[in-house]
Amino acid sequence: MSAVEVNFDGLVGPTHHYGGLGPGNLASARSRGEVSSPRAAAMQGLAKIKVMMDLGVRQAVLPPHERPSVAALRSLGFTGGDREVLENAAREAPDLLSACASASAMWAANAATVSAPADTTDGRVHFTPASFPAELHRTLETETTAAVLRKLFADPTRFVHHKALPTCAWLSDEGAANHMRLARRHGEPGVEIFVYGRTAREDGLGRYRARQTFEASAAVARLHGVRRALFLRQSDAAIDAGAFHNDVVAVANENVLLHHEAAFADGEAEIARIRAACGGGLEVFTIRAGELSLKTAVDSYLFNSQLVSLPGGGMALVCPEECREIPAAWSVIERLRDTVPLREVRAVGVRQSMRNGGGPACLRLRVLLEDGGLAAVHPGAMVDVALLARLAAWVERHYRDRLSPHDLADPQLLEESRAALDEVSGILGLGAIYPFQS
Ligand code: SUG
Repeated sequence: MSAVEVNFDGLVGPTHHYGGLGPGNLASARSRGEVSSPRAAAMQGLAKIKVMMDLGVRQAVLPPHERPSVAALRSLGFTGGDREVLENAAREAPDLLSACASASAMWAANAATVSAPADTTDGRVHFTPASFPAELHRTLETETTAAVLRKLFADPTRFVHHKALPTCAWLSDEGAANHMRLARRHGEPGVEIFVYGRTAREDGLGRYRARQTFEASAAVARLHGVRRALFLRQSDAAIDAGAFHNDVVAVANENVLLHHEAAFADGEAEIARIRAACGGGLEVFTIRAGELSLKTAVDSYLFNSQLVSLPGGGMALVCPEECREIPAAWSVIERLRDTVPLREVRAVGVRQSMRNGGGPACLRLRVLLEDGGLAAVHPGAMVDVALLARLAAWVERHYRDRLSPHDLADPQLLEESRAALDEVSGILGLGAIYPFQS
C-alpha cells in the first residue's frame, strides 16, 4: 500500500490568549496574564503551513472552535443575555471565562488519536477524539472536534469515528500528542506506540499529574483494532521537567525515532522493546542529557519539531525558531543533519503558540491516508496557495492585534469571533458547524 501523510493544522482562533491554563505546562504558567496577539499567532500558524507546503508536505486545516463559549458558561450557571453572561463570569469567575474562551483547539495534535489504515485490522483510518478530563478548557473541545472530523472524513468505507472515551480521571486521554508510529514506510504496517504517564489507580506521583492514563491508551488501541500496539510509560522526570505530553520529548517518523534519554520510564529497556517490536530497519537517535538537558529540551522544544518525509525521499525537520537561539539545541540539530537522513532543516517562528507551550508539532494532527483515502477527504479543508491567501486575508480582516485576558468579557469580541468563524466555515465549505449558526 502506498500512503501519504497529511498534516491538519489547527487554525488559531480570534480569542488566543494567555490564561495559564495548562497543568504541568511551564510556558503556559509563565505567560499567564500577558497580552497576546491573536492576529500574529494566526499568521505564524499560516506561515508554518506555507513552509510545510514548500517542502512538499500535504496540508489541510481544522477550523477554530466557538469561543468564548457562552453555552459552556451557561452550563456553569451564568444566566441572562450573552453580554450579561460574559460580564458576570468575568466578575465572579475570571478563570472560568478564560477557560471557556481558550483558543486551545489550535493544538491539533491533541484533537484525536488517529490510526493508520495499514495498522488496523479493518484497513480503515480510525479516529478517537480526545476527552481531556483534566482541563476544562480542553474538554470543551471534544464535541466540536468530533463533529468536524466526521465532516472532513465522511466516507464510512475508509474512516471510522469512535466516540471520545468517558470523561473521567481513569480514562484521561489527550490524543496524538502521546502517540507515535514506526514503520519502514508510511504505507507499510507499523507499530503504534501509545505513551502514558500513569495508570488509572495512581494519583499522579510527581510534581505534576500525568495527563494520559494507560487505561485510556489501551482503550483507544483496542477500539482502533491496532494490530501491533506498544505501551510505553513516560518518565516522571520528564513530566516533572515540563513534558506534559510525550511529543515534548520524542518524535517519530517512518523508521526514525528521535527521543530524549529521559523520555521513557525504563529508558534502555523501553527502547529494546521498541526495537523488538519493529524488527530491522529502525533508526533510534537517543539524545543524552549530557548533550541536551531535560530543561533545555523543554525550553527549546526541539523534540516538538515536525519530522516529515519528503516526496523525493529523505526527511525534513521543522523546528521552532527557539532551537536556533539555544546553542545546545542547535548543535544537536547540526549533528542530526549528518546522521538522520535529514535533507532539510527549517526553523519556524510560532512564538505566540510557544508561549502557551505549543510548538510546531502541537499545531498539527497527522493523518496517514492511502491514495483513495486522500481523495475522500473533504476538499475544502485541503490547503493550496489560493486557500492560504484567503485565510491570511480573513485573519487580517477579523483578528485583533492585541488581547489581554480582561478583553475576554468584551461582547464585541464575541461578535467579532462569531463573524470570523461564520466566514471561515464558509471558506472551508463546512456548512454550519458552530452552535451560533443553528
Ligand atoms: O494542553 N496549552 C496546551 C498546549 C498543548 C500542546 N500540545 C502538544 N504538546 N501536543 C496544553 O497545555 C495553554 C492555554 C493557556 O494557558 O491559555 C494550553 O492549554
